[in-house]
Amino acid sequence: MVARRKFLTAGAVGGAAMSLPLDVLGGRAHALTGAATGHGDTGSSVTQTPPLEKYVDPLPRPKTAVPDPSVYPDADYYEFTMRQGSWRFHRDLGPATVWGYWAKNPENPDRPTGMGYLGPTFSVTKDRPTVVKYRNELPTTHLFQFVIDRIRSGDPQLTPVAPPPYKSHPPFPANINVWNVVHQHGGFTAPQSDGMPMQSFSPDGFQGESYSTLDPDRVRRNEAIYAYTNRERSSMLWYHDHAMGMTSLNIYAGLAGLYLVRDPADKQLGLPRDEFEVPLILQDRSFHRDGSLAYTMTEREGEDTPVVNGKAYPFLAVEPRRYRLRILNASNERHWRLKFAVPRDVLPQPTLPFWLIGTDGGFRTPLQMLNFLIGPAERYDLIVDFSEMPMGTNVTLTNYNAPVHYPGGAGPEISEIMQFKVTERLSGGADRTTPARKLKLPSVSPIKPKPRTRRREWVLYQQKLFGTMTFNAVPFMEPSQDFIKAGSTEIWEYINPNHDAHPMHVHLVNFQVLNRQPLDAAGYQADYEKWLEGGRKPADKPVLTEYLTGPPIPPDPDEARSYKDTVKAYSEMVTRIIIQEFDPPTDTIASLAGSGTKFPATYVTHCHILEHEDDDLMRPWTIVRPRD
Ligand SMILES: [Cu+2]
Repeated sequence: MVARRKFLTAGAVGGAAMSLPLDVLGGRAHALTGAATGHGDTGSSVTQTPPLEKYVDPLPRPKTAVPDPSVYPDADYYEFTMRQGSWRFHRDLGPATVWGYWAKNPENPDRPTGMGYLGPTFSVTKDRPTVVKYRNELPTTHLFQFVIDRIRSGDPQLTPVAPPPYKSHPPFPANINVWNVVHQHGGFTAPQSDGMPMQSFSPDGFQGESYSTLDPDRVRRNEAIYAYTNRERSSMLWYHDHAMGMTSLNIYAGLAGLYLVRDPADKQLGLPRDEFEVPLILQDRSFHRDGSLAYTMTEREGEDTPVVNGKAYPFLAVEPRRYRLRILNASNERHWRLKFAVPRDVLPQPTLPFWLIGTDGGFRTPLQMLNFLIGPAERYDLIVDFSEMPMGTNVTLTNYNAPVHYPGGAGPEISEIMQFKVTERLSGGADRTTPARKLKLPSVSPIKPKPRTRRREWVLYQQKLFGTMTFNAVPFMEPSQDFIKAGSTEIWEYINPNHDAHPMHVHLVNFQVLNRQPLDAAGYQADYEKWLEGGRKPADKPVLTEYLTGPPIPPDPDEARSYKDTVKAYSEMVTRIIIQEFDPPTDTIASLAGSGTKFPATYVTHCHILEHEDDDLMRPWTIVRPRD
């Protein structure tokens, strides 16, 4: 049986690392296991989704949550409850039991906003704070209890095994099957409202050791109140579960939603709005014959069916005009390479070109593109122009040339995702939005490193014997070892000697991609192992510059001059990002005592392949002031 975190080594066998010695691949036994999956043989016991007719379900649009401005001064207040419910992923599938968020509707308390799966969208005004009470009303048995049981039993294939000299700890307490915490991904948020793993709380009121809440007099033990600054640039953030040890399962069950930060000034930009601005939450899921969710990532990489905004293979009827598509990859593990395929003879080329106008951290100078690779948690903000498409044309959002784990993975292939059907008459007489090439969007100037800018290394280290991944061979549970001066600029070097890309996410900050540089991965990995076995003597630590095999490679066009919070750390490379200012929000939000950041302030960085984050590719880091 192949465990989920072993896929890294498994993928290497079929990929670029074919010629690497076996010890680099994690030992002979694992390499052989990998060879089996490398040929796509996932075994007959793995659930396969029954064949589904494509493009029969209209694309759902998550509803927007309604705020209550009367609870806290100068802030919008929301109450979000996590509940188990029911949702049909496809016309021909029965209802599935799912988890989702429901927002209290202050105008109609009997009818909360939600759809069962995923959660309603926050649409907030830049600089006006949000206060949210999160309530946990999920069952106390997990929707994927068989995985929880295997983790609890200490199955070394699923639970983190600490590299020596550290000790392993169970990721959650013995009596806890379900706990949750909500992270606002991409948010400029104080630690106590950030929703990090140790802040988890259970439906029956068990609280993790870092549990925190604002306004404690107004919460029960299964609730927490967080405050968000909304001081980000105009952008699409998202919120999702971040529970210790079970984030992958909780998000798979449905715990994710969108968080749109709106700048009133955007109205002048001439962008498609309202029904012509369409968010697309991309996920992959597998289904049993009865329509219920199957989680198969204990057995293979990724799932076999594309789901957009909660529907498998949906369609969207569009007018011949420009649309703004705001794409989030909310998959657990899957990378997608997306293009818009058009039928033969409609265009001189087989795909519809489009424009990239924004990334994770907001607008950028428009860039015309034909396709792009989107890793888990990344956002791509696009203008797609259907105006030249003849009535009746079907434009298919297509995934190609991107295995689940990039580039060497072996999960189920998905080629078609959803369809845009040009069937609606142009409304309003004309498309009055600004053509993408003429858009005047805020441009991003590159952050220039100085010769003395502090560099910090995060080595993506996969332990040989058990396959657990850690940063710097230190388990997540160990206290922070990285102390960063408040207000300082740093270059972070994600050193990836593995054979797959990993999406690296940093809480609190936006960053820019500085460059990447190829690495003698086998040599680095071997010497890093030697250094660990020798007791981690500082003088013997491998020096990165001695393993570089080529000149720095500039950022890809779709990440250059852009703000990011998640970056693809490609295989056998160092990926460098520059963070201009570690400067968390310190002032009080909405007059709530204790809502500002106190120093030292600890956040996390982690892999956004959720099975890797759970096992154990995540580390805390701490912002300090000189006098702390
Ligand atoms: Cu990863």
